[in-house]
Amino acid sequence: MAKTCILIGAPIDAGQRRPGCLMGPAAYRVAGLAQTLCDLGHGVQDRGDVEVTLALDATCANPAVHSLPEVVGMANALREATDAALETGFPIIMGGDHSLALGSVAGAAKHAADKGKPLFLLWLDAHSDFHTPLTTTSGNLHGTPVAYIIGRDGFDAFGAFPAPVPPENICLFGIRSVDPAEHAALLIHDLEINDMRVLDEYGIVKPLRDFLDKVVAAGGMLHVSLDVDFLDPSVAPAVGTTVPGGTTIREAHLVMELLHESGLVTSLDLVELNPFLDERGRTARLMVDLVASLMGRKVFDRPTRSFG
Ligand code: Z70
Ligand code: MN
Ligand code: MN
Ligand code: MN
Repeated sequence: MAKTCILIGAPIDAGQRRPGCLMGPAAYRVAGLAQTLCDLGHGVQDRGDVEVTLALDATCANPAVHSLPEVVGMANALREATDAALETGFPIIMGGDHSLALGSVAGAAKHAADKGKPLFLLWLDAHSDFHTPLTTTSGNLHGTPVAYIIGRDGFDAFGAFPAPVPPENICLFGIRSVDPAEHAALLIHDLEINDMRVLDEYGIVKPLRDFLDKVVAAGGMLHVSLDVDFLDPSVAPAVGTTVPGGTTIREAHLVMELLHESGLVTSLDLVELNPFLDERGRTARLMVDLVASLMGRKVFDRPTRSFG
């Protein structure tokens, strides 16, 4: 079914320490994201990059945390932009580091709550991003959005999360790098954790279909947050934090194809692309190709298993 794709640029790299992610939205535009979506029959609106007002009075008790005004400012802007875009179309947030999900998922959660629907979250990432601003030792806020989304303490500077997502509605998929404080917290919250150990044993299909069946059963909306480091760095080198042992191009496309077939996805983040570290645009182009699979590109159109 044709959608109205709403592209939202979120140029931020202050959620971590390596400059470059703020060129991400430009790289997606150069790699032809809009034209690719048009060619698949979708409508496309590029709303440009969001305008950020620095939250200059934002403070945090943990002195390691840096760039709070930038990250809170971006979160505020994206919360509004994502909620607004969901009124008329399918928001695609072009990042920007993963701290942008502090805003995009808040907007999606607010929108879902207003419509009386549960929100589900698929987190495609090498990392669990489950620190709070009080537990992070790196001080990099891109490592915190999942904790904010379930409503953990420590996020005073961001304001209360609009409608905290129940941990059971969140699926971490592809993770292989978890800090000790995140590990301890994950043991006491009931998120669905499909780490690489699980994916190696069962493959992509079974764990993902099980999660999608839950979304169908609940009549939920589904936000997908795709971190470039979900992929193996050998095929997606344009990322600051490389973690070996990531998904292959084929596995990542399969995820996207299954998501397309489910018809469940209502909003999407593309995060952590650092074009300065890319090799002749190959990572940007791979990300665009993955979006194409999510939005219906296939080699052959054939009947597939139905969901629910
Ligand atoms: C580590 C931290 C992280 C992404 C790195 C890493 C977090 N847990 N997230 N790259 N996307 O610094 O908190
Ligand atoms: Mn991440
Ligand atoms: Mn709304
Ligand atoms: Mn990551």
